[in-house]
Amino acid sequence: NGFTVWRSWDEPGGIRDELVAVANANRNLVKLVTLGRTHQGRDIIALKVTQGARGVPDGSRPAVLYSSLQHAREWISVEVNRRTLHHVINRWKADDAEIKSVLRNTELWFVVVANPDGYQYSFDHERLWRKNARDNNNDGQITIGDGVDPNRNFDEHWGYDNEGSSPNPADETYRGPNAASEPETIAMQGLIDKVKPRFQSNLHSFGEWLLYPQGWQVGTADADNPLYVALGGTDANPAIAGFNPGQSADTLYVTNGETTDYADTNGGTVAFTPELGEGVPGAGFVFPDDEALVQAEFVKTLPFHLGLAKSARNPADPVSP
Ligand code: 0X9
Ligand code: ZN
Repeated sequence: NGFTVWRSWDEPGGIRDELVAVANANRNLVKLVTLGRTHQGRDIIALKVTQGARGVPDGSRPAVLYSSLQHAREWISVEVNRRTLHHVINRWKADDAEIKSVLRNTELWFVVVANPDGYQYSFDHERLWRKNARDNNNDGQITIGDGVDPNRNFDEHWGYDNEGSSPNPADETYRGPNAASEPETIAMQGLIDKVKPRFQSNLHSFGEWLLYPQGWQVGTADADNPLYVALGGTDANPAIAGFNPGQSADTLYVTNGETTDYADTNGGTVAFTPELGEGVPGAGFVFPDDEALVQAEFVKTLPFHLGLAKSARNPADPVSP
């Protein structure tokens, strides 16, 4: 496809094929669950990683949810998440005692591409696409002005106060015609409702923040949940080097209908939104197609992500990186 690192969803050997292959190659450890189907007919795929994955009911062990690519253009989130998935599987195969213990007791859920239509569109048509592929004006094609923002459509303070999302379909933060109107939202909400993750890392880019609920209102109480600081760290000592932890509405801006607010409130989930870096200053959403920079971004986030996995069993005793 002309890239060194980036692979689309649809292309042969692309991310969809990879997720299927990972599940097929690791039958005792990985179970593929199809959470739903997008407007354009793509599967929304989750991988559950736990010992004996296919023999134990989903949600029967403490769960951690690693999600990425809600926003089509944030390609770095896919690479960080899929590398985390491979890391866990590879450590298991290498007989790493710590990972084996985690995976006997905990289920790790990976939704590597939460918005496959938008992701594919960003390869085929518009690199800076953000939203999904809802055909807002029903003209049979996806063009500028179409799409719903997947991180404004959740059934949690959806559209609250009309601040932090837009009712206008043409806008980049269009929240959709109603709460949970989108297949991508229904898929993620359904997973959260089913497995009630102890923790979530909902990967976005960019800005090097480590955000947590609530997003819909400044100064909300969840910032006081000690687990957000225990696992996310502080400005002086952040869980991801160089990232600033903070309550999302205070630190960045107000949103509503947001994923981690939904998980926090409805799943009892300690849910973070890491905003990954740019790779090089000024790159913005267009993280460089550079293996060393991509790998570095993954390595930087790994201790935080492993901390979530190790802590899920006993959140009262969090393992910070
Ligand atoms: O706006 C978003 O959905 C996220 N930022 S992005 O640039 N990746 O689009 C941030 C969501 C975090 N929540 C709040 N800031 N309330
Ligand atoms: Zn984003």
